[in-house]
Amino acid sequence: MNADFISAETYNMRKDTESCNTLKDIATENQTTKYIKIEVALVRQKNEYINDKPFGKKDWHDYEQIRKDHEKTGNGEQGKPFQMTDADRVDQAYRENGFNIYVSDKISFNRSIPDIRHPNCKSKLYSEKLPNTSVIIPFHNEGWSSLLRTVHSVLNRSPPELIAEIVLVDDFSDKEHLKKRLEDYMVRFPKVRIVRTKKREGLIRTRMLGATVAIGEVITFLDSHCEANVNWLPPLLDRIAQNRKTIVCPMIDVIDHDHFGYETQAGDAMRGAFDWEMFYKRIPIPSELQNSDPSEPFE
Ligand SMILES: [Mn+2]
Repeated sequence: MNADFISAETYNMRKDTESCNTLKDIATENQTTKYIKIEVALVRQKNEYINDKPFGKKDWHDYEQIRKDHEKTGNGEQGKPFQMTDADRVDQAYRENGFNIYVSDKISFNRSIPDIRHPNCKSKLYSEKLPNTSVIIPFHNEGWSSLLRTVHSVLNRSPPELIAEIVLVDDFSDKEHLKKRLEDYMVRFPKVRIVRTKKREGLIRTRMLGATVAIGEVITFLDSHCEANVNWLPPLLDRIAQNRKTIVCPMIDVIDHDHFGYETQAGDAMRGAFDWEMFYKRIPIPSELQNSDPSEPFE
Protein backbone atom coordinates (compact mmCIF):
# COMPACT_ATOMS: atom_id res chain seq x y z
CA MET A 1 0.00 0.00 0.00
CA ASN A 2 1.21 3.52 -0.71
CA ALA A 3 2.72 5.04 2.42
CA ASP A 4 1.51 8.53 1.63
CA PHE A 5 -1.99 7.26 1.41
CA ILE A 6 -1.80 5.49 4.77
CA SER A 7 -0.27 8.49 6.50
CA ALA A 8 -2.89 10.87 5.19
CA GLU A 9 -5.67 8.59 6.32
CA THR A 10 -4.13 8.06 9.74
CA TYR A 11 -3.57 11.77 10.18
CA ASN A 12 -7.19 12.56 9.58
CA MET A 13 -8.29 9.84 11.94
CA ARG A 14 -5.94 10.88 14.72
CA LYS A 15 -6.76 14.51 14.26
CA ASP A 16 -10.31 13.77 15.34
CA THR A 17 -9.41 11.78 18.45
CA GLU A 18 -6.44 14.00 19.33
CA SER A 19 -4.56 10.95 20.53
CA CYS A 20 -1.15 10.39 19.08
CA ASN A 21 0.20 7.73 21.45
CA THR A 22 -0.72 4.75 19.36
CA LEU A 23 0.58 5.99 16.03
CA LYS A 24 3.78 4.01 16.22
CA ASP A 25 1.86 0.85 17.17
CA ILE A 26 0.19 0.76 13.83
CA ALA A 27 3.26 1.72 11.82
CA THR A 28 5.15 -1.02 10.05
CA GLU A 29 8.93 -0.84 10.19
CA ASN A 30 9.56 0.89 6.85
CA GLN A 31 6.92 3.48 7.60
CA THR A 32 8.21 4.46 11.03
CA THR A 33 10.06 7.57 9.87
CA LYS A 34 6.97 8.85 8.20
CA TYR A 35 4.82 8.31 11.28
CA ILE A 36 7.28 10.06 13.55
CA LYS A 37 6.96 13.10 11.34
CA ILE A 38 3.20 12.96 11.60
CA GLU A 39 3.44 12.51 15.32
CA VAL A 40 5.46 15.71 15.65
CA ALA A 41 2.84 17.51 13.62
CA LEU A 42 0.11 16.12 15.83
CA VAL A 43 1.81 17.01 19.09
CA ARG A 44 2.19 20.55 17.84
CA GLN A 45 -1.43 20.65 16.86
CA LYS A 46 -2.50 19.33 20.24
CA ASN A 47 -0.49 22.00 22.05
CA GLU A 48 -1.99 24.70 19.91
CA TYR A 49 -5.30 24.22 21.71
CA ILE A 50 -5.49 25.34 25.30
CA ASN A 51 -8.98 25.35 26.83
CA ASP A 52 -10.44 25.00 23.34
CA LYS A 53 -8.78 28.25 22.22
CA PRO A 54 -6.13 27.91 19.53
CA PHE A 55 -2.86 29.24 20.88
CA GLY A 56 -1.13 31.85 18.75
CA LYS A 57 -4.18 32.61 16.61
CA LYS A 58 -6.32 35.69 16.61
CA ASP A 59 -9.43 37.26 15.19
CA TRP A 60 -8.12 39.87 12.74
CA HIS A 61 -11.53 41.46 12.03
CA ASP A 62 -11.69 45.22 12.50
CA TYR A 63 -15.13 45.45 14.12
CA GLU A 64 -14.96 49.23 14.45
CA GLN A 65 -14.42 49.58 10.67
CA ILE A 66 -17.21 47.06 10.02
CA ARG A 67 -19.56 49.07 12.25
CA LYS A 68 -18.65 52.35 10.54
CA ASP A 69 -19.19 50.78 7.11
CA HIS A 70 -22.63 49.51 8.15
CA GLU A 71 -23.78 53.03 8.98
CA LYS A 72 -22.85 54.58 5.63
CA THR A 73 -25.51 55.84 3.26
CA GLY A 74 -25.13 57.59 -0.09
CA ASN A 75 -24.16 56.92 -3.70
CA GLY A 76 -22.96 53.35 -4.15
CA GLU A 77 -22.78 52.72 -0.38
CA GLN A 78 -23.19 49.12 0.77
CA GLY A 79 -21.99 48.28 -2.74
CA LYS A 80 -25.40 49.13 -4.20
CA PRO A 81 -25.69 50.03 -7.90
CA PHE A 82 -25.63 53.77 -8.59
CA GLN A 83 -29.07 54.90 -9.74
CA MET A 84 -28.60 57.07 -12.81
CA THR A 85 -30.95 59.94 -13.58
CA ASP A 86 -31.79 60.94 -17.16
CA ALA A 87 -29.37 63.87 -16.82
CA ASP A 88 -26.63 61.45 -15.78
CA ARG A 89 -27.34 59.32 -18.80
CA VAL A 90 -26.40 62.15 -21.14
CA ASP A 91 -22.95 62.18 -19.56
CA GLN A 92 -22.75 58.43 -19.44
CA ALA A 93 -20.98 58.40 -22.79
CA TYR A 94 -17.95 59.56 -20.85
CA ARG A 95 -16.17 56.24 -20.48
CA GLU A 96 -12.57 55.41 -19.79
CA ASN A 97 -10.65 52.25 -19.01
CA GLY A 98 -13.67 50.14 -19.96
CA PHE A 99 -15.88 51.33 -17.14
CA ASN A 100 -18.12 54.24 -16.30
CA ILE A 101 -15.80 56.78 -14.68
CA TYR A 102 -18.70 59.22 -14.43
CA VAL A 103 -20.46 56.90 -11.98
CA SER A 104 -17.19 56.12 -10.18
CA ASP A 105 -16.66 59.84 -9.59
CA LYS A 106 -20.05 60.04 -7.84
CA ILE A 107 -19.09 57.40 -5.26
CA SER A 108 -17.03 57.96 -2.09
CA PHE A 109 -13.38 56.87 -1.98
CA ASN A 110 -14.29 55.27 1.35
CA ARG A 111 -17.52 53.62 0.24
CA SER A 112 -18.85 50.61 2.14
CA ILE A 113 -19.27 47.26 0.40
CA PRO A 114 -21.27 44.24 1.58
CA ASP A 115 -19.49 41.41 3.37
CA ILE A 116 -20.49 38.62 0.98
CA ARG A 117 -17.94 36.07 2.16
CA HIS A 118 -18.97 32.56 3.08
CA PRO A 119 -20.48 32.82 6.61
CA ASN A 120 -17.76 30.53 8.02
CA CYS A 121 -15.13 33.19 7.22
CA LYS A 122 -16.57 35.38 9.97
CA SER A 123 -15.36 33.07 12.73
CA LYS A 124 -11.97 32.16 11.27
CA LEU A 125 -8.80 32.85 13.22
CA TYR A 126 -5.37 33.35 11.70
CA SER A 127 -1.86 33.38 13.08
CA GLU A 128 -1.33 36.37 15.38
CA LYS A 129 2.12 36.76 13.84
CA LEU A 130 1.86 37.45 10.13
CA PRO A 131 4.38 38.87 7.67
CA ASN A 132 3.75 42.39 6.39
CA THR A 133 3.26 43.12 2.71
CA SER A 134 4.02 45.61 -0.01
CA VAL A 135 0.84 46.17 -1.99
CA ILE A 136 1.87 46.90 -5.56
CA ILE A 137 -0.66 48.65 -7.77
CA PRO A 138 0.41 49.11 -11.40
CA PHE A 139 -1.65 51.52 -13.50
CA HIS A 140 -1.77 53.25 -16.85
CA ASN A 141 -4.09 56.25 -17.27
CA GLU A 142 -6.33 54.95 -14.47
CA GLY A 143 -9.32 57.09 -13.48
CA TRP A 144 -8.78 59.37 -10.46
CA SER A 145 -11.67 58.09 -8.35
CA SER A 146 -11.16 54.40 -9.17
CA LEU A 147 -7.44 54.54 -8.31
CA LEU A 148 -8.02 56.45 -5.08
CA ARG A 149 -10.86 54.16 -4.02
CA THR A 150 -8.42 51.23 -4.42
CA VAL A 151 -5.86 52.90 -2.14
CA HIS A 152 -8.46 54.04 0.42
CA SER A 153 -10.10 50.62 0.61
CA VAL A 154 -6.76 48.87 1.19
CA LEU A 155 -5.87 51.31 3.98
CA ASN A 156 -9.38 51.19 5.50
CA ARG A 157 -9.70 47.41 5.53
CA SER A 158 -6.20 46.14 6.31
CA PRO A 159 -4.54 45.87 9.71
CA PRO A 160 -2.04 48.79 9.58
CA GLU A 161 0.82 46.65 10.90
CA LEU A 162 0.46 44.29 7.95
CA ILE A 163 0.83 47.02 5.32
CA ALA A 164 4.52 47.78 4.87
CA GLU A 165 3.71 50.14 2.01
CA ILE A 166 1.51 50.69 -1.02
CA VAL A 167 3.54 51.13 -4.20
CA LEU A 168 1.71 52.84 -7.04
CA VAL A 169 3.59 52.02 -10.24
CA ASP A 170 2.73 54.35 -13.08
CA ASP A 171 3.32 52.82 -16.50
CA PHE A 172 3.98 56.09 -18.32
CA SER A 173 0.50 57.61 -18.00
CA ASP A 174 -0.16 60.88 -19.80
CA LYS A 175 -3.29 61.96 -17.91
CA GLU A 176 -2.62 65.14 -15.94
CA HIS A 177 -4.38 63.97 -12.77
CA LEU A 178 -1.83 61.16 -12.37
CA LYS A 179 1.15 63.51 -12.22
CA LYS A 180 1.64 66.27 -9.62
CA ARG A 181 -1.99 66.09 -8.45
CA LEU A 182 -1.53 62.42 -7.48
CA GLU A 183 1.77 63.12 -5.73
CA ASP A 184 0.24 66.00 -3.78
CA TYR A 185 -2.73 63.86 -2.74
CA MET A 186 -0.62 60.96 -1.55
CA VAL A 187 1.49 63.14 0.76
CA ARG A 188 -1.19 62.53 3.39
CA PHE A 189 -0.50 58.77 3.29
CA PRO A 190 3.10 58.16 4.41
CA LYS A 191 2.84 54.50 3.43
CA VAL A 192 2.08 55.27 -0.22
CA ARG A 193 4.97 55.54 -2.67
CA ILE A 194 4.75 56.41 -6.35
CA VAL A 195 7.27 55.05 -8.84
CA ARG A 196 7.13 55.56 -12.58
CA THR A 197 8.45 53.75 -15.63
CA LYS A 198 10.60 55.78 -18.04
CA LYS A 199 8.74 54.51 -21.08
CA ARG A 200 5.63 52.44 -21.71
CA GLU A 201 6.45 48.97 -20.39
CA GLY A 202 3.17 47.02 -20.21
CA LEU A 203 1.52 45.40 -17.19
CA ILE A 204 4.05 42.70 -16.31
CA ARG A 205 7.22 44.80 -16.48
CA THR A 206 5.37 47.48 -14.51
CA ARG A 207 4.53 44.92 -11.81
CA MET A 208 8.14 43.75 -11.79
CA LEU A 209 9.36 47.31 -11.25
CA GLY A 210 7.11 47.47 -8.18
CA ALA A 211 8.46 44.13 -6.96
CA THR A 212 12.05 45.38 -7.38
CA VAL A 213 11.54 48.38 -5.10
CA ALA A 214 9.29 46.60 -2.55
CA ILE A 215 10.44 46.57 1.09
CA GLY A 216 7.69 44.32 2.55
CA GLU A 217 8.10 40.64 3.47
CA VAL A 218 5.34 39.58 1.06
CA ILE A 219 4.45 41.05 -2.32
CA THR A 220 0.77 41.61 -3.13
CA PHE A 221 -0.31 42.72 -6.60
CA LEU A 222 -3.63 44.50 -7.00
CA ASP A 223 -5.34 46.03 -10.01
CA SER A 224 -5.78 49.80 -9.88
CA HIS A 225 -9.60 49.64 -9.76
CA CYS A 226 -10.19 47.29 -6.82
CA GLU A 227 -12.02 47.51 -3.52
CA ALA A 228 -10.66 45.45 -0.65
CA ASN A 229 -13.37 43.79 1.42
CA VAL A 230 -13.62 42.82 5.11
CA ASN A 231 -10.55 41.00 6.51
CA TRP A 232 -9.21 40.38 3.01
CA LEU A 233 -5.51 40.30 3.90
CA PRO A 234 -4.88 38.05 6.96
CA PRO A 235 -6.10 34.80 5.31
CA LEU A 236 -3.81 35.41 2.32
CA LEU A 237 -0.77 36.15 4.48
CA ASP A 238 -1.55 33.25 6.81
CA ARG A 239 -1.10 30.70 4.03
CA ILE A 240 2.22 32.26 3.05
CA ALA A 241 3.32 32.30 6.71
CA GLN A 242 2.71 28.54 6.77
CA ASN A 243 4.70 27.98 3.58
CA ARG A 244 6.71 30.79 2.04
CA LYS A 245 6.53 29.16 -1.41
CA THR A 246 2.76 29.51 -1.54
CA ILE A 247 1.14 31.82 -4.07
CA VAL A 248 -2.36 32.80 -3.00
CA CYS A 249 -5.32 34.28 -4.79
CA PRO A 250 -8.44 35.55 -3.01
CA MET A 251 -12.06 35.14 -4.07
CA ILE A 252 -12.48 37.94 -6.59
CA ASP A 253 -15.83 39.71 -6.52
CA VAL A 254 -17.23 41.91 -9.26
CA ILE A 255 -17.76 45.67 -9.45
CA ASP A 256 -20.18 46.30 -12.28
CA HIS A 257 -18.44 48.40 -14.94
CA ASP A 258 -21.55 50.46 -15.52
CA HIS A 259 -23.35 51.07 -12.21
CA PHE A 260 -20.57 50.00 -9.76
CA GLY A 261 -22.82 47.57 -7.87
CA TYR A 262 -20.72 45.07 -5.88
CA GLU A 263 -21.55 41.38 -6.13
CA THR A 264 -20.10 37.90 -6.15
CA GLN A 265 -18.65 36.37 -9.31
CA ALA A 266 -20.92 33.97 -11.20
CA GLY A 267 -20.30 30.35 -10.26
CA ASP A 268 -18.76 31.25 -6.88
CA ALA A 269 -15.46 29.45 -6.13
CA MET A 270 -13.63 28.28 -9.24
CA ARG A 271 -10.10 27.56 -10.43
CA GLY A 272 -8.26 29.82 -12.85
CA ALA A 273 -6.98 28.29 -16.08
CA PHE A 274 -5.85 29.15 -19.59
CA ASP A 275 -7.41 27.73 -22.73
CA TRP A 276 -5.39 26.80 -25.82
CA GLU A 277 -5.48 30.41 -27.04
CA MET A 278 -4.07 31.46 -23.65
CA PHE A 279 -7.30 33.19 -22.67
CA TYR A 280 -7.93 33.14 -18.94
CA LYS A 281 -10.95 31.08 -17.93
CA ARG A 282 -12.61 30.06 -14.70
CA ILE A 283 -13.25 26.33 -14.45
CA PRO A 284 -15.06 24.32 -11.74
CA ILE A 285 -13.06 22.75 -8.89
CA PRO A 286 -12.74 19.00 -9.58
CA SER A 287 -14.82 17.00 -7.09
CA GLU A 288 -11.74 15.27 -5.62
CA LEU A 289 -10.30 18.67 -4.66
CA GLN A 290 -13.51 20.05 -3.22
CA ASN A 291 -13.46 20.76 0.48
CA SER A 292 -16.33 19.89 2.79
CA ASP A 293 -16.03 23.42 4.20
CA PRO A 294 -16.35 25.81 1.22
CA SER A 295 -14.57 28.56 3.18
CA GLU A 296 -11.36 26.53 3.30
CA PRO A 297 -8.67 27.25 0.67
CA PHE A 298 -8.58 25.04 -2.42
CA GLU A 299 -5.90 24.38 -5.03
MN1 LIG B 1 -8.65 45.01 -13.80
